[in-house]
Amino acid sequence: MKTLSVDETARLISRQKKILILTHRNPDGDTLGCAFALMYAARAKGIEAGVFCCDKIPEKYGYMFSDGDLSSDSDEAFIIAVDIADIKLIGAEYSEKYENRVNLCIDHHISNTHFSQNLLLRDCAAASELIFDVIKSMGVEIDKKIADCLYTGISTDTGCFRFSNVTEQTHSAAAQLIKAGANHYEINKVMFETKTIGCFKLEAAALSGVEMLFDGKCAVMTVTKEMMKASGTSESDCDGLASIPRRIEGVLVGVTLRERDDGTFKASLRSYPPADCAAICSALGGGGHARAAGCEIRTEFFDIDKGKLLAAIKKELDKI
Ligand SMILES: [Mn+2]
Repeated sequence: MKTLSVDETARLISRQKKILILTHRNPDGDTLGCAFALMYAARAKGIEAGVFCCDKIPEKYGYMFSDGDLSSDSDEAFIIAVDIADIKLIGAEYSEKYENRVNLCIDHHISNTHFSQNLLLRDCAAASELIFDVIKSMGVEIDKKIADCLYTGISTDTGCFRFSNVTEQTHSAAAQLIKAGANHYEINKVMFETKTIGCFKLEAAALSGVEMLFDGKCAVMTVTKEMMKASGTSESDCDGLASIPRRIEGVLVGVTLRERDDGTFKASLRSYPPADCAAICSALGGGGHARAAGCEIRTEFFDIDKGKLLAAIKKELDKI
């Protein structure tokens, strides 16, 4: 594994003839923004480029791409993973296929497992901030399409510029992207303001069962498949749910347990300082950032795994 600078990364990409860009499963605005922005930038340099995602891309991100941009053709392609901390996050059936095959990873998770041959890693708010620097270093002009993609990544990974990961650079990148034509008003409206009636019903059901633990410092919200069915929602409608439990006054660690189709629950943790989510999740084989991290809970061992997670949270809270 070789660690690269932004300029080295830009040169490495510019030398390729064909690239395939991998996003993480259950794709969010950042992984998609990175992938499609890089795809357009590569094409501007005459490189054949496509994006692979193991899951269906939620409709709200539809403005970033067209169906022809999606590809699984990895023959002789230089493979780039974006916003992916661990090869497992490419998706169950695909992590084996791409294990030891990823030529370059561009990521902002300090928990990155160094699974790629080359790595560009920086602890910034969104991987899209890094891709912005890489594209500039490639000498490609940031057009409206690229600007929309990168602005989406930055805005969504920062909760619309509210999270503690936001820096002067984050705002500076966003400002340059708006100057390049990013439709910031529409993007933020779609990502943060408008929700389907089903989403509101799902939130209501999940919130009615919220558990307050450890003197009110931890809130656990569980979202089951049954709740999703009753509200007519799917996994992709759940994007904003993880930020809810932490918003309850006094809570330092907010947990959302969301049931998936594959026999697991995704545990999403959000914290306020000094509680460290990445430290908690690493005890269960997960990872992420100090303020936002995740791990997996097996449905068949739900009580045991949830118990382990709560013990790790208690241990972290006891340190404070
Ligand atoms: Mn990200």
